[in-house]
Amino acid sequence: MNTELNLDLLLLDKNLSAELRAIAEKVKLNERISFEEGILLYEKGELGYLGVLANYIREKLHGDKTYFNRNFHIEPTNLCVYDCKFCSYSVLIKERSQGWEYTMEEMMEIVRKYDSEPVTEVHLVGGVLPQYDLKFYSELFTAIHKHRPGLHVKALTPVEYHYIFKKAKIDYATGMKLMKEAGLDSIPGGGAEIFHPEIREQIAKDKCTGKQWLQIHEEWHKLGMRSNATMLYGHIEEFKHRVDHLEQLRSLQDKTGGFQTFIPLKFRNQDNQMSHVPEVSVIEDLTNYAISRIYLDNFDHIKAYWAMISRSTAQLSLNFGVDDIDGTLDDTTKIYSMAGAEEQNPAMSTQELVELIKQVGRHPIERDTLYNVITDYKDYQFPEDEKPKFYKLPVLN
Ligand code: V47
Ligand code: SF4
Repeated sequence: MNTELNLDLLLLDKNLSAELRAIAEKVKLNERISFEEGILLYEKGELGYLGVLANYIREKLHGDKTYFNRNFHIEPTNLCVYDCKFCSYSVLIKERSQGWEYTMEEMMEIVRKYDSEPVTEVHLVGGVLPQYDLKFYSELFTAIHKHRPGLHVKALTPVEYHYIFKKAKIDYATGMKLMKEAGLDSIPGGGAEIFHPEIREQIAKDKCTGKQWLQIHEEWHKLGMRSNATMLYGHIEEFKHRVDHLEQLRSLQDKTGGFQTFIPLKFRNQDNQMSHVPEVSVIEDLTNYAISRIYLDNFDHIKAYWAMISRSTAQLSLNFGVDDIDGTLDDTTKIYSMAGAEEQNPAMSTQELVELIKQVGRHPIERDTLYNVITDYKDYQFPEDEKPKFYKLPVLN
């Protein structure tokens, strides 16, 4: 696909409005778009137009390369002291009997299950509970590192960090330094939701504010470490709240350069307190990926989380700015299946992920968490007997 030609053809289109043409010209000249232009893209940018711009940027950065990793999730608990309205996963502590709470040993048991598997990352995140404090998580990270030094620990979000540092009466800078010393390698993007207080107070009251979320990432970046960012979209927020969210991420990235990947997360409405809010369409998902790619000119990667949006939308998203589709997962996350995502048991073998990417003409690359190339699958032939291997979480009482 000649993306440069597509952009030039778009610029020749006499029917394109002056304001949309000005944005397209900025993209061609690698210039940053403004907040107002971000809003304009949401209000007036048609999907075809957005796709040309976002794909131009995507291919300039990565060509056809499409990244994934081999990972598994540990969700320590589905109990939570908070009560986010969009969350289908958590159970309040007063309903403790309906939840699970893994002990340190149970979590280590999950880690050991992968001893002979070539996974490179454990993604560890769940509800917030008092017993999972600074000491508990420090010991857990240290134990994982001791057991398997090469496994990247991508764990917890500012929601947990804010809670445990407050309880331990330490500031964010001290807390993040302790986490690094304990073996934390990076922070996933969760807990960001929508930063703007107008929306955050309605959907995620009481947990860390947008400002605190950004401060914790900033302290982590100051230690020379990397993290991801997300945005929960498609519920009660307006376009101005989405652009504000993107703007705040872009500003922090200008300051620290510590973000690797932005992951838009589509709101799913099953079994939560916002079930009356309809889900947005696939068109809006693709629009949102594309605008994220255009706006976040200082982010290297845009990720579509296939477990959340389905395999086919993940494939489509690769033409709308996305260059990463996350990992194998191995059926170890429940956050989205409980919220109504198409994938009820999310697991894909490496072979399936590679085929999914190749089917839409892209070039699959297995990466580690920091985007070092593990295997280039462009011309790779899988042995006949390489079958998917899935593991189930241990059944707990
Ligand atoms: O913060 C919860 C979201 C997030 C729902 O960094 C929901 O690589 C939609 O951040 N509908 C956690 N979304 C997951 C997360 C993540 C996922 C994959 C990769 C990475 C990464 C990070 O899930 C939460 C919240 O925003 N979430 N409930 C729901 N009903
Ligand atoms: Fe708790 Fe996270 Fe669910 Fe909010 S989204 S209720 S913080 S598990």
